[in-house]
Amino acid sequence: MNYRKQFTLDREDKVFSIRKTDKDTLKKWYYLMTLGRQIDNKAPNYLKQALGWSYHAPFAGHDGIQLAIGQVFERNKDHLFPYYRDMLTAISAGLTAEEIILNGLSKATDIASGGRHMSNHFAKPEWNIHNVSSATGNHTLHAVGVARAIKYYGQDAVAISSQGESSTSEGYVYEAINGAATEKLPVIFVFQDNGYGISVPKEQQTASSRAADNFHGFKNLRVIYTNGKDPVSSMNAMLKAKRIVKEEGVPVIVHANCIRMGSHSNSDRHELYRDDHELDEMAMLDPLKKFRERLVYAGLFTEDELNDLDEQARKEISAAHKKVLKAPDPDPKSIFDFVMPKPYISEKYPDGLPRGEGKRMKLIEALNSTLKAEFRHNPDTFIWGQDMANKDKGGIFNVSKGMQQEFGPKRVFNAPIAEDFIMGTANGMSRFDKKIRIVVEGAEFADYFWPAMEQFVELTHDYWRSNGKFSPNVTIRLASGGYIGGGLYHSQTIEGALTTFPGIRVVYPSFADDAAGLLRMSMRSEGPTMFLEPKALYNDPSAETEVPDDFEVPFGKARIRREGTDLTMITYGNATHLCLKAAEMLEKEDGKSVEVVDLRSLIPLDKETVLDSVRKTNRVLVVHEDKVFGGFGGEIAGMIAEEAFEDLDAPVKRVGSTFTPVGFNRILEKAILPDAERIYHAAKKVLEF
Ligand SMILES: Cc1ncc(C[n+]2csc(CCOP(=O)(O)OP(=O)(O)O)c2C)c(N)n1
Repeated sequence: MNYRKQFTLDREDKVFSIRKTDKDTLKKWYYLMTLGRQIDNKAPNYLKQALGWSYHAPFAGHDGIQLAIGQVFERNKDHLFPYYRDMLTAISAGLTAEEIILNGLSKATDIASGGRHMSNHFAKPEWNIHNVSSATGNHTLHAVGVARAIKYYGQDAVAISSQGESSTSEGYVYEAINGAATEKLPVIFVFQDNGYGISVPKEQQTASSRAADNFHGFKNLRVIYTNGKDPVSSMNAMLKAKRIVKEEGVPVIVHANCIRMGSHSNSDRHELYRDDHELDEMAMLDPLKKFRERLVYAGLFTEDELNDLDEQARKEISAAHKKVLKAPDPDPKSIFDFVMPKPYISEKYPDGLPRGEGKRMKLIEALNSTLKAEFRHNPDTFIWGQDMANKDKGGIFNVSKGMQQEFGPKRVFNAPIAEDFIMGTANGMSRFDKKIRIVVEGAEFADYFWPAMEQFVELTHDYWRSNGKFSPNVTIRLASGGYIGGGLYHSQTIEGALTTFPGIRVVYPSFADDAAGLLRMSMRSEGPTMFLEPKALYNDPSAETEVPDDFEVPFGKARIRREGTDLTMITYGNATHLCLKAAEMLEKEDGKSVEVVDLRSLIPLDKETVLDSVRKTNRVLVVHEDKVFGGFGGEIAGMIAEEAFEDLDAPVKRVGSTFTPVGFNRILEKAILPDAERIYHAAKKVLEF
């Protein structure tokens, strides 16, 4: 008998009971449950023998609901987001003992991540069993995002997200459920309630004894309660949930009452906070033992038949164990694989310099027209954010003006004021199909991006963590920077923080043509790109240029905006224009020839152009709008010191803003942000050294 065969329903309205369920089905369930439990019991031995599985969160006590989740999941059609305790879910969904142990021992052939992600994080991307974060419950947002795609593309499928009850205290879970209910998305959220979040009892998480009760006020949301210890009631609950999602088109929470038989994980000792009485009770309630007793008591199986199934499972594990021990470990040389997917290749503009004429545009027009052109080019492109589209309003700065009118509300739409939701659902939706490209306004102003940082971090390591199986194809636009008298939350530029994360490109244009070319490149490439827009330049005539219709700027190509021989200014964004002004002053007043290198792209960085210029002028000033302390300029100065020290005639100097917040009053703003004057004086010091 093939115990991993995909479960199919013979009748849509089927209700299981122990006596009415056919013997083969019960046999399959028992087999999967005993197999899972035997691996769960064996996992700690691997750690004792120093073979691996150094993170193991036992599932014992969650047997019923995990069996049911795996059974109702349809491979390659539904999308499943299992959490770190979901070993039986993964087995029931079809993973073999070998696949489970390969993950436990973090082998190179582990299908979830090739040993890159923690053990006990099971996945099989080719079946849509997603590789999920350790940031507990944050995949609820991914499930909602992929459900948005399921609905948009009219697929007969559901997204299933699974987590413990304590992690529902996280704000992003509320954001996810609010969004799923608002958009009426096909998601089942399973809460596996074992009463604890590590050592914290659930009454210290929330006032309701059942976490799902907290969500009763949401419209368009159904809640089902079930006994998560019992496979029969769990199967009925999961099937009912799937039926509701499909027939009523609303999301469903399945709250499964479970027990945690063991400690939270191998690094926890539950006897420190649970008494003997409680532990005895857990043993008595053991779901596998109870299920076995019921099968025998009902006269459906003999003890011998069940012992045979236990033995078959033992054999599967033993064979798997032997194979896994021989499986290769990851190669340390592979660490640089899959940090970023390869970008789209520009055939016409390999150097990112415009050729031929184009319409003269402001930076904002270049962004708007490129977005529209790319939406026409790729019908699987979507954009959302706060104030994205409502009648004539198209973005808080009007960057997306006219887009909803042309592309409709299903491709261009508003998001709730929930930055993490905006980011997380972008990640989730792009999981549906590689052809999808998503643009989001990550926040209305760059400084409001911080609530989304946890999903930003997630996005940066998805490709690496999944061993190249999944890359979020998302462009995140952020209106950045000051010089508008905006004060706190409206003036910051945050690339100094964003560029510390491997796995994302960060670009920062300063002229209309580069804005268009970099945006096109971001939207055509695989992988995530942070697209920082100097909002002070949106309508500034000094950033206006001609923009060829098909212009593209490859990542990692700086642009020399002004040639010179005495000093190099390395800059980007708003500061490019300040440097150009300062360079002019230096020429007029001091007869100095200054080269201005506009990086355009911070990650990847065009080291070659920077170092060539340093070798030519031998003097360097690094200029950006962000704070000098902790700013991106420190990386550039460090790189030059390391790679071109002997070419320098003066120490590398940096100009940027002060190590303060940005003040509102224009007098304060001027004292904080760099200007041409400050750059001019700093340049003179470097020149005079
Ligand atoms: C965002 C985040 N904060 C903290 C942790 C550490 N942590 C790991 S598991 C856990 C408890 C989660 O409890 P629950 O959601 O009830 O699931 P259970 O482990 O009980 O199945 C915590 C706090 C984490 N993984 N992620």
